[in-house]
Amino acid sequence: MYGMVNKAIQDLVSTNFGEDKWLAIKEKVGFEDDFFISMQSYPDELTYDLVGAASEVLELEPAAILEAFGEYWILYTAEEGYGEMLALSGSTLAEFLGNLNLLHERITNIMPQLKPPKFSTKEISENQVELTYESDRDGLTSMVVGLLRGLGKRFGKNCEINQTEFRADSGKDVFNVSW
Ligand code: 1MF
Repeated sequence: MYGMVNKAIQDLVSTNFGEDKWLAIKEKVGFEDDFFISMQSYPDELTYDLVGAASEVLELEPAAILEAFGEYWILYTAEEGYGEMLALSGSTLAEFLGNLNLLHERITNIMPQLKPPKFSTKEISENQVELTYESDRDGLTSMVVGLLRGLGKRFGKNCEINQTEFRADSGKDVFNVSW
């Protein structure tokens, strides 16, 4: 994944748990560079290792780390140069969710190594959407829950998120999102 993702993990940990925790995590995964380069593509394993090490150092389940990360990603990208892109992706939660593939296409145009997940939406009612998430990557479903929570906050909505289909059963994750 692009370095931007690993940088966001670093930022989340340092801000909320302190620099010493981050250094312990970095040491555990054996990452020896001084920093991540946002626009450089790193092996996915590094990101998974960071989540695993964070889970041990912070004594939190990997799912909790992923969820916190997803929520943080919305704030982080808004502050790291993608605020306008997020703003243009929708002025309501439903609209934003419907534009997720378009948003990723725009980034893929400049960063061809992006491997974006696929989302599709079905409007159930004015305040309820069914969201399908499919990815080449495994194990990141909790991150999507966090992303949805972060988006809910962004739009000032208290979201209820229920997963109704699971990748292990049907090959895709489906969420019912209401607010
Ligand atoms: O393949 C990738 O490197 C990659 C990186 C980030 C793929 C997707 C994403 C974003 N995505 C993370 C979860 C991925 C889970 C999966 O692969 O199954 C979050 C998608 C998302 C969902 C809901 C709401 C908002 C979302 O993201 C908005 C977004 C997406 C991508 C970026 C920013 C905001 C982004 C921006 C710059 C990047 C990489 C990603 O890299 C650059 C590009 C140019 C210059 C510097 C860095």
